[in-house]
Amino acid sequence: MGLFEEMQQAIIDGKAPVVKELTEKALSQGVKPGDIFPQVIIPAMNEVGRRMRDCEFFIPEVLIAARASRAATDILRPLLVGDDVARPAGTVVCCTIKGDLHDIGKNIVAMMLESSGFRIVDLGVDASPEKIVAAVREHRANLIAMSALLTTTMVNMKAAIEALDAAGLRGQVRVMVGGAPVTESWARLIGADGYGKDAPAAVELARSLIAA
Ligand code: B12
Repeated sequence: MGLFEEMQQAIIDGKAPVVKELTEKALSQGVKPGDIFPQVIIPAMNEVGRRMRDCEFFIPEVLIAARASRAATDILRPLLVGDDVARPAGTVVCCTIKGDLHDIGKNIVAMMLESSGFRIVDLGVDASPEKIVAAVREHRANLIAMSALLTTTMVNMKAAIEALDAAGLRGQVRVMVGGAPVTESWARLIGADGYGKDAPAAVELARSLIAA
């Protein structure tokens, strides 16, 4: 098995210390930091996403793999600053919407997006429309990933989109929504740009929204 395959396997298996060790080994052998995203992290997380979709992996395995991938990104991130090849795929403001404290799914989405090359601004839970507007402005975000797990808080996603509109920012930022009670038709109803049913779908959607 080559070094890149070994690194991919260690991410899939959720072995963070091995990922850290192999990342350091790759760098010491002269591998460019920017090559590790497309050659290792993205294919490994794609495989994790496939296993999740095929019910071979469940939430704990996904969380552990996402954390293992961070063992590599934590080493690579400082080395990538100013590296044009590895310019982030886009800046995503991630949050769980106002009134809602569920963050497990949001964290998985944020980690998968980060592992796929996006820069993440994580507002945590209970994020108000005002806080989202301020973050989009401050970080010049191209994308927002909003999560809701309660039927009572879903409606706050609509309020956030209206606040972006009122702030004159709606034209420059795409909005994707998700979370267990959220659906494609809800996304359409509130004027979001897309809905994703899980973290791999969030990554695909983010890529297509940024490309559009
Ligand atoms: C864990 C949990 C909690 C934990 C949360 C811990 C934490 N740090 O998140 C605690 C104990 C705090 C909690 C509290 C409450 N909870 Co709760 N909770 C759950 C539970 C069991 C699991 C949620 C979860 O983490 N799922 C796993 C993750 C990985 O899945 P996920 O969040 O759906 O995310 C995936 C996708 O949806 C998607 N996704 C998520 N976000 C996004 C965003 C984007 C942009 C995209 C594209 C995709 C995407 O990708 C993720 C990964 O695949 C659910 C039951 C359930 N089956 O959902 C109830 C549940 C959501 N809770 C519920 C309730 C009622 C509550 C409380 C009101 C209980 C109470 N009476 O106090 C409080 C509310 C607190 C609050 N204000 O938020 C109800 C909601 C009912 C409803 N219809 O609204 C549920 C459905 C349980 C039930 N059957 O009654 N809860």
